[in-house]
Amino acid sequence: MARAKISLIGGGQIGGVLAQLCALRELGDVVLFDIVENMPQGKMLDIAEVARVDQFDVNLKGTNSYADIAGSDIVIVTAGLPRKPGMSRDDLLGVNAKIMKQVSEGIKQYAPESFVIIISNPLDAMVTLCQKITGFPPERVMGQAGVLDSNRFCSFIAWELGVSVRDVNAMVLGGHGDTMVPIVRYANVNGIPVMEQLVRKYGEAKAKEVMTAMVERTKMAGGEVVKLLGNGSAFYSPASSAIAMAEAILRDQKRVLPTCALLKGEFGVDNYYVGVPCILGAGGIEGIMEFELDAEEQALFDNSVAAVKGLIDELPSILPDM
Ligand code: TXD
Repeated sequence: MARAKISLIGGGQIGGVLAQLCALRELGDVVLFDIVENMPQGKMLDIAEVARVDQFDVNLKGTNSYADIAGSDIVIVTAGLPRKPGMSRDDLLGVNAKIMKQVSEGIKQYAPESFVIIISNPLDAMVTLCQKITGFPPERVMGQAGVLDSNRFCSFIAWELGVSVRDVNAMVLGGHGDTMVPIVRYANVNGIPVMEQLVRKYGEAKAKEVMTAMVERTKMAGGEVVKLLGNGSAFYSPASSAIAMAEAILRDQKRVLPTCALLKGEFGVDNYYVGVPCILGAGGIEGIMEFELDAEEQALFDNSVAAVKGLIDELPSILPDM
């Protein structure tokens, strides 16, 4: 049986880790595309030359030609500039929208049957643009942000409680910006509410403070890494997060992962891409798992959607010919 084909558009920091993870997990044959000459070829050769040590049997190809992505089952896009210290994700809109236009046209022409996972920032706007330009059905065009944001929140909870992060479940919804919404009410350790544990540990008032600090750290976690790195943004964690999504689709796992998806009335939002829990399987986004938000959560979610709308409204002035 033919192996799956995964194409990675953008061969920078995240693209390189994505390629290595695809190989290590034998998800399929991998094509790494970048506009920089020789660099993707060099990265793929580097990874391929250790296949015997890592024990994988997949073909790896670096390229500067979109024709090589033909027949892709999944395309993961990281093309675009990353943040520098002091920048917000939204500051990338102007330059990355133009890149996303080119990339989407390449995908539309050469990989018309593919599922597309966007990673480039500002995430929600980039996914919107890609879906518009490709015209692919929305269940085939999605964005990775929520898996990472949620895992950051889970990590902070695990560190605070001194438990394995594998037993922590917590979700972050909304847009992938400073207004993202960590859902505190349902954060749990194997079903045990995190808030209750914090109250037992610290008492009511301090527990709230500790949770607020974790929520704020989650919202600013990308910036924390940007500041420490000094040059570029997080790359191991977004790569692993997107691979979880790709794997759910390729292996038809029906995983429920926070995904940037086009909403059609769910959570009170019509026709915008934002992060919500989705069922990912062989059909891409096979369902959106809607649930009741309380008044405070809904207000925060609406505020986050408003921030995404603000960016979408700017797109026509950046790409007037669309
Ligand atoms: O969770 C998330 N969604 C994210 C997103 C978490 C962290 C960073 N996130 C964003 O991913 C970040 O803000 C950037 O917009 C992207 C890619 O981040 P990365 O760290 O991989 O950036 P690099 O190392 O600069 O790589 C980008 C590559 C680089 O090799 C460029 O040559 C290439 O993109 N590039 C292009 N490729 C194809 N086509 C075009 N037009 C193009 N322009 C630049």
